[in-house]
Amino acid sequence: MRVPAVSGASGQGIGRRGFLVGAGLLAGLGGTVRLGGVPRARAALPIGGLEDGVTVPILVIGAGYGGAVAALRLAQAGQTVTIVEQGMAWNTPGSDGKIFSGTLPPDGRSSWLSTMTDQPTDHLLGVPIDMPVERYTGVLAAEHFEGIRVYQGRGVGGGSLVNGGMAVTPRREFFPDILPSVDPDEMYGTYYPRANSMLRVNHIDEQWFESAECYQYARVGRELAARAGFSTTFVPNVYDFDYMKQEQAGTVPLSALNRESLYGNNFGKQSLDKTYLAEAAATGRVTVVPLHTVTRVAPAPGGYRVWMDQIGTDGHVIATKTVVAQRVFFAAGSVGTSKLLVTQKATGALPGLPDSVGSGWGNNGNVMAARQNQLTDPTGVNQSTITALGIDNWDDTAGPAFAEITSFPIGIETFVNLHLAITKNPNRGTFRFDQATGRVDLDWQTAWNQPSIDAAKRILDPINASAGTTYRNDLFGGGKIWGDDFAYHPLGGCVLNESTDNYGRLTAYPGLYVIDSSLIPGSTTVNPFVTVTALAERNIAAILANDLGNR
Ligand code: FAE
Repeated sequence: MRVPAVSGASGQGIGRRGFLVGAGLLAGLGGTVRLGGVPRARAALPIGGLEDGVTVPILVIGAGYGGAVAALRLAQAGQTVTIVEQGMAWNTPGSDGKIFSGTLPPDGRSSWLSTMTDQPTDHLLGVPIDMPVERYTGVLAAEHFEGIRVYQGRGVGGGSLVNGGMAVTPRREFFPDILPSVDPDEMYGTYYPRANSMLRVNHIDEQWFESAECYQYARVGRELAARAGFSTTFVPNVYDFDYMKQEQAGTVPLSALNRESLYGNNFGKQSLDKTYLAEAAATGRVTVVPLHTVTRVAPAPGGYRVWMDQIGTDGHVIATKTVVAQRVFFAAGSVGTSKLLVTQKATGALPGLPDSVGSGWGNNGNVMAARQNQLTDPTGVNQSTITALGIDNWDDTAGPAFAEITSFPIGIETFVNLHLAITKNPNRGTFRFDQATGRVDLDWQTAWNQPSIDAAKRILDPINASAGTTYRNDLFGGGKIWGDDFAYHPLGGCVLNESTDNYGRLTAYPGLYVIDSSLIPGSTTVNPFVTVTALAERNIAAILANDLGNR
């Protein structure tokens, strides 16, 4: 196995005390870490290079959920697959012996080509708390558009490297609204169970939960929700809850109980590199090529010519390459695939793509807010970053919402309950190529999140009223109560059965497929990656049977 060089990352000291906020809130002190260090394999991933000018049978763009499913199933069917991934392999520890950045302090590994962290909860007591870091191909990208910044994972494993691991299958009665052209029977009979099993979704030991110190915040949140008449539900996860029990018992290195989540979990999380991609590696037919960014795809004799930039860990282009592939799977995520496709259409590389490409984008109704509890309701000093409970108010037709009770782990008692709400927001954005700048813009406006705020208020206002609690207005800057200008769950931009056929084929271009979250039109009613995975499983099964003769 060849481990890519992780060079030039000697740490830049961070010269002030500060705080770092994640999906919950994470505390940080300045520090230095040397990136790179002694190569040591984390998982036996088939990391390789790619020579300029070669021809490959199948090229997959992006190593997240869609890409991992496609690569595994194609390889199991006997195909040779090359995955090109913009981010790093994340299999080489830094000088601190860890793969991922600590949160005390964050370093360059935390952030994608930025000299500052860019956190969702970016203030505390009204003071900005983002931290300077070394510019590096770090694991979390915060991509800024006019009215929203969109968080994404970068690296071999995509979003699975940075996400909260919440693995939720939507309620079946809501499925026809989520993916209207897909048969629910096959999804709930075959593909959701397959995705859950492959992703190693597991459930918390509910008896242990009732006494675990790290979930006091969740029990308090549940109690206050119940007083207002709301019920909660346990949330399955891909984080290994047995490992977490051992963390709480003090017998293994800490991860979820050491504020790790947003910048990667060094232990405990069963991310794609340990599940789908590890199985894909075992076939011997998959090569993953990190630090390569695809820029252009156009028809060529024998298939499609794909242009890509090989980048260094500071983001500079080391080499530009072209490869010819017989088939290409777009799996660069909702934002990545949408940007690529609108660019190909506008620049004439793939002019026959439908006009609908780029449209139908939504934020899964994401909005955040925090409540300040009474002194009688402490939320605990040591909190697990893995969310265990959600308040399910989706049956409220006037404003359906699912409000996670998330952690706020700054290492001191804060009496804070933080919530990420997933709501039904009807607004949809469109990606457009700007000929003047050569960039792709997204026309989403921050004000479009008002329906999400309204739905979240239908849960949090009654809790505040019955518990005598208040909203925090010091966490999102400008005295704002609502974290309404960022999203963790980008969905759509190349909607199934609109921009593609009902299985993700770009029909004007035989051999081009889309197989990621860009296919889902803006909402999944719950956290999305189980649906992204199940849909990819469904689509690749049909493609294998009908296009590649694997019946
Ligand atoms: P994704 O996993 O993002 O993979 C796309 C890959 O393509 C990435 O590795 C990119 O680096 C790569 N790429 C992009 N552009 C290019 C290019 N031009 N050339 C080469 N490679 C490229 O896409 N979902 C849940 O269900 N539960 C959660 O708890 C949860 N928490 C989240 C927390 C955070 C902080 C974030 C950012 C997301 C969270 N999500 C969660 C969303 C979830 O991770 C997301 O829906 C999936 O990752 C989407 O899967 P895709 O395969 O579409």
